[in-house]
Amino acid sequence: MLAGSAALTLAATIMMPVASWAEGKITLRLSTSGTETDQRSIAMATVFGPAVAEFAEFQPHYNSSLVAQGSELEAIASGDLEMTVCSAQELATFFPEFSIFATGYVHQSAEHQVKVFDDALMDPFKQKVEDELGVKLLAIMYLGRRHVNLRFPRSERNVMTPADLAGVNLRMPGTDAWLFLGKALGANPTPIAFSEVYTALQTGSVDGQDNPLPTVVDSKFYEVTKQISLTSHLVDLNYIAISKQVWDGLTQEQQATVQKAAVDAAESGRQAQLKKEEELVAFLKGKGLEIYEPDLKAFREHVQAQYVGSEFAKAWPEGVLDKINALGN
Ligand code: KDO
Repeated sequence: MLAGSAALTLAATIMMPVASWAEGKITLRLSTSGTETDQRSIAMATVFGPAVAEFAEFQPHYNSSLVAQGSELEAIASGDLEMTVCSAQELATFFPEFSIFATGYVHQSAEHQVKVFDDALMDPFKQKVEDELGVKLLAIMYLGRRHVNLRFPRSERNVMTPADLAGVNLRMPGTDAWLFLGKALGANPTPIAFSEVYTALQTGSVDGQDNPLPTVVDSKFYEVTKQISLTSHLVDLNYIAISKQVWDGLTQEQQATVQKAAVDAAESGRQAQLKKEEELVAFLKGKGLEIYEPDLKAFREHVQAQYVGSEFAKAWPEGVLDKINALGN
């Protein structure tokens, strides 16, 4: 069943015209909350765009400048947008079962994410998004391992276990699945849009945020924080998503080109992001941040225990978690 607002947007979809073709080319506007210098954005601009250029003009819009973070899927469903890079947490607002891919310590690595996305276990998930939201998930992008990044020096907060995050106002993106993750970590989750995070850290309206190291560097959060506890609580992903209506308007050959372009862009972004994750510890230490590994067992066990019996876990189809685990190590 579709949530109320999604059902409304679906009704709107039926009345929307197919996306515009100008001078024989279709315009593919992509709205993302990412910056232009984010590895996913670079991959889309340098790999995806050129690969579809013969029949499509790829128009990326960064920093949520076209559509607000979290509203992109509705914009596609209502025919107002052609593409986005969306999170499992955003999909979980429509289809609660997607929270399984947004749960702490489920995905183990970038490679594991790809195996899960390509496995038959994903088929009913992808189908539902197509049928009920009019959105096609083309490929999986790697955002990286999310860690806890705080304004305090380690002498003030030494984050070794979830108990050490008690009372910490940790910025999280603003959906239920994200906030649940923040709480499961032991913190006090505070919803703020990505574009507001730097200022929130600078002014102290939050005590910290969680994101992978490349994002901490790309968005200069290191300028306004003092430490990173390498919790690796979420091996984070995004899906490259396209309007099903637009997809259906393409020839089979064009569809194959778009599909391959998305997979190639995702792979290029994944390799770039993995490389950056390796290199950036040294860079961040050079900027004066304290970077250390907490008690990972304590974090993993605590986070996993929060999901057991939760509303989220109740929405997970029987056996899917076992299948995901079986695809890992
Ligand atoms: C964020 O808001 O913290 C987050 O990392 C969530 C991701 O799903 C993704 O949207 C990302 O922001 C943005 O693209 C910025 O990198």
